[in-house]
Amino acid sequence: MRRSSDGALRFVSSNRHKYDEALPVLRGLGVRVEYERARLQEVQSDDLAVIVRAKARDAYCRLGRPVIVEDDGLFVEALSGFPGAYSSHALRTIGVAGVLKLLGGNGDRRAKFSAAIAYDDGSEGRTFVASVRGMISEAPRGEKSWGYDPVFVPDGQDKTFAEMGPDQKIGTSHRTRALEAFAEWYVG
Ligand code: ITT
Repeated sequence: MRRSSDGALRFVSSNRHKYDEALPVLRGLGVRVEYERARLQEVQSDDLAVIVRAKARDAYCRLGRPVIVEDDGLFVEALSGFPGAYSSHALRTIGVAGVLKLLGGNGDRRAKFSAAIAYDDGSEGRTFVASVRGMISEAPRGEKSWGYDPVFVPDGQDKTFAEMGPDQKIGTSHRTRALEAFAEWYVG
C-alpha cells in the first residue's frame, strides 16, 4: 500500500459533490482520503486522460503531497461526443437545458459518462479511466441533484442519477468504477 506522510491522500477538486461520492467508495476499499478545495489548471484536449494528468501535476505542485484528482465528461452520441471533455464549460454556459435543446427530438439518446482519476505523488503518476453507458432523458427528472444527474439514465435502470438515492447512484456511477480501478492498484 502506498501512503502519504500522514496517511491521507488529498482529493483535490473545486466540486465537493465529487468528493462526497468518492469518500464512501474509497473508505470502503481501505483508502484514507481528505478533501482539498482548489480549481486546477485544465489543459485543452479532447482526451480526459490528458486533462486529468495535467490536473494531478498541478495539484501535486501546489500541495507537495500525494493527490488524486478527477476529470469527467458526458459524451452524447448524436452530438458527436459533445460536451465530452468540455462538460464543465457546457454546464456553466448552456446548461443541461442547452444540451437537451441541441439534442432536440433526436431519437438516438445514447450517451456515455466517463471519469478519469489521476494519482500523483511527485515521483509516480497513474491514470484510471472508466465509463458507464446510458441514455439522455427527454427532460430533467429528479431533485437534489447536481451537474448532469437529472438527464442521465444508466443502462439497465429506468431512473436518472438524480432520481436515485445516493447509494444507488454510487453503485452504478462512472466515478465509482474509476475509483475502484485506482484503489485496486493503490492498495495493491
Ligand atoms: P474539478 O474542479 O474537479 O475540475 P468540475 O466540476 O469542473 O470540478 P469536471 O470538469 O471533471 O469537474 O466535470 C465535468 C462536468 O461534469 C462538471 O460540470 C460536473 O458537474 C459534471 N459531472 C461530473 N460527474 C458528474 C456526476 O456524477 N453527476 C453529474 N454531473 C457530473
